Amino acid sequence: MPTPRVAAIHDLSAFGRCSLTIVMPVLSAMGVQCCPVPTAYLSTHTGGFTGNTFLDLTDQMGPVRKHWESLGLTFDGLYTGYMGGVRQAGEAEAFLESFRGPGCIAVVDPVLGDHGRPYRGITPEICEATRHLADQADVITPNVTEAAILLGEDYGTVRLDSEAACRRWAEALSLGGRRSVVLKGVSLAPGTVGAVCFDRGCGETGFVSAPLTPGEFHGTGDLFASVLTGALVEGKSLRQAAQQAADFTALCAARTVAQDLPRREGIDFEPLLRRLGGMADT
Ligand code: PXL
Repeated sequence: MPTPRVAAIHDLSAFGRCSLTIVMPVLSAMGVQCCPVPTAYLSTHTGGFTGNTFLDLTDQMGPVRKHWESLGLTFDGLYTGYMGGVRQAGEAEAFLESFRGPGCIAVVDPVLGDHGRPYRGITPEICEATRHLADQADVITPNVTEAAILLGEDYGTVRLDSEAACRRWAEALSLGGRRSVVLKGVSLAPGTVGAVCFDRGCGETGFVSAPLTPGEFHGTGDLFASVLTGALVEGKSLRQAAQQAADFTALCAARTVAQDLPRREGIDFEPLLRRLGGMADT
């Protein structure tokens, strides 16, 4: 099989484990070529640190896209994440318009918030621009907070503790079956956490789960969506890809607790990366 190629449009936060510092190693470990489009360079992510630097790279996005177009590059996947501004979301949409084609899957992770709150710096305008970007996706991967924002629901009243409620939300998020949905961070049984998957290909909703490690770990959403994207471009079904993502994220969460890392340092995944790849095919 030729090496799958993914364009990854995310920020590069140097310390704290999120976005490209997760996306790139995960895709590489899965045998997928990752072509990063850094949207901004930050000294740290914005969760649990103050005073982070922020170098906006939005102005690079158009020229990078045009250069890639001139080279005739093609991709098996386009994968977008955290948007640090409204213009970035528009530039990310332009990548989708330029490079999506038969056999290319567009995964939009609408990174907006967690635990009922938007991330620091995420404005209502960024939420709106991210919703617009997500409208163009083949697959979206919100957590429950992000799903509430996309659907305009009040997070405080959300009860996703039954299969029927999860099914309703996943189907509402699919925009009438137009896009597939992996709703992350849903728990249907004590001691487990997983995702609800609506697959637009077959119109079915399924559930995946893995053991829950209590605690909050920065970057788990990015880790989950990166493994999911890698598995999808390798040709796995939505359900198989979500199960692999849930299993690997659970493994890394358990390791993070065992290492007793401060939450803001993120999910401790690097020593486990080799579990993502088999022996390479030649
Ligand atoms: O993990 C999501 C994320 C990505 N990028 C930046 C962030 C966050 C969450 O806080 O701050 C810069």
